[in-house]
Amino acid sequence: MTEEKITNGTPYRVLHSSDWHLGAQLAGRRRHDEQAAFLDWLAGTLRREAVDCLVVAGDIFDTTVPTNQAQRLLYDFLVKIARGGACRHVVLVAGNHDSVSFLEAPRQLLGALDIHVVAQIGEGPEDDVFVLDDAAGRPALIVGAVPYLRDRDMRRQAAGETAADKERLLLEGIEAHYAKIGQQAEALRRAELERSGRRLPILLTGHLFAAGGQTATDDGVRELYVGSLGRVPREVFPAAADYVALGHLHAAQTVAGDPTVRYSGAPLAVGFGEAGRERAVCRVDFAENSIEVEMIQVPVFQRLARIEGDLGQLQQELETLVAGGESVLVELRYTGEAIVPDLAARMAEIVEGSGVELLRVINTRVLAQLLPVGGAGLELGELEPAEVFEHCLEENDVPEEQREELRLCFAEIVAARQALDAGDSDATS
Ligand SMILES: [Mn+2]
Repeated sequence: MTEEKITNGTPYRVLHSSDWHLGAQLAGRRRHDEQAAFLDWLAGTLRREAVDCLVVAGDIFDTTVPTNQAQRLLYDFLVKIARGGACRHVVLVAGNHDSVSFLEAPRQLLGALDIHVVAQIGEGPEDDVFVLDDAAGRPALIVGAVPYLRDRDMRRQAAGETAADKERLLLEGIEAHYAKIGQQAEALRRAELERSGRRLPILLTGHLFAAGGQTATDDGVRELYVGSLGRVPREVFPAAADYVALGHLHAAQTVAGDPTVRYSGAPLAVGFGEAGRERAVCRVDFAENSIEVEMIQVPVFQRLARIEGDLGQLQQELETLVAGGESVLVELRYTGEAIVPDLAARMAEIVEGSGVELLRVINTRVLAQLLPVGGAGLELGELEPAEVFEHCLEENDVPEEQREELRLCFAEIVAARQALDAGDSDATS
């Protein structure tokens, strides 16, 4: 029984990643260099770690119509690892950002390179559950590939459904689909057990929002999901699964404390809200009767920073970044008392000629001024423009020393406006 010995001694190694969002921009800036650097690092890691199979749990591209450059990133990477023998298999499943038809189109071609693409539910569970082999060409891992599940893919909508009905039916649909995939995987496991006496591990994928999951404020997940797709409880994943590789949430985390049901998280920060958070991919070793998960940290290829504060704080922190000499993409949020109309220009001056790039400058004082006058029981129509403005100064706690100049400016604008009105609408007034 030498075969069994080899199986025992050499665990089958999977690398689980997700949410690459290739082609994604940050505040209008392209990030191909950073994305390419990640894929280079990943190719090296697959080789170094002697990975058997790479699993990407959805949101490979950021948009349904990826740019040529984004497409090239993916295909160059796949060729590199296929030719270089970095890993035997790749499993790519679609996320909600991916186009089903776009990912499906090269399915046959990629299949010839042992790259398995599952962008939508197959005709039957046998289409989505397959067995991957190891270096010796023997069956080693059963994969049940479940992409992002769209409501319309799973069931026919009925007239008169309430939002709560939809939510419940969708969850039932997701549960039923996982049950089918789990049964098919177990059937394959039984067959292999009978054939060779070896019990194969089962890996399932998913692209969804599991109950209790954490999101960052601007990772683009929250708005998309709450209300359109409910949170999926841990129990939805069949007990037969040894590991569930999830995507969709951008922070690496386990589901309900189970180390074998997890999100790898996105390898690159998608928004400033995720700046500074550690990034990882999951290395999963399937041995005969055990499973071991290790997080491999992804290096920072492009530093992001979100700086918040009054003028002095912003200046100081920016100067520190400039002095550091590193390339940093920055989001600034001005939260000071005084109104600084030329904030963006002042900040740009500080970073000029350095590796620090201001991608977004948010002047919260200007935003606050746009808020309504307030609930003091006053009707706007009963007030003179100067009174409304006075109210505005008050509501926004504008410092006394700034008020006089602002009043003068406002009076100037009102006068100009009145002159205009007098010129072209004498008859109506
Ligand atoms: Mn997603």
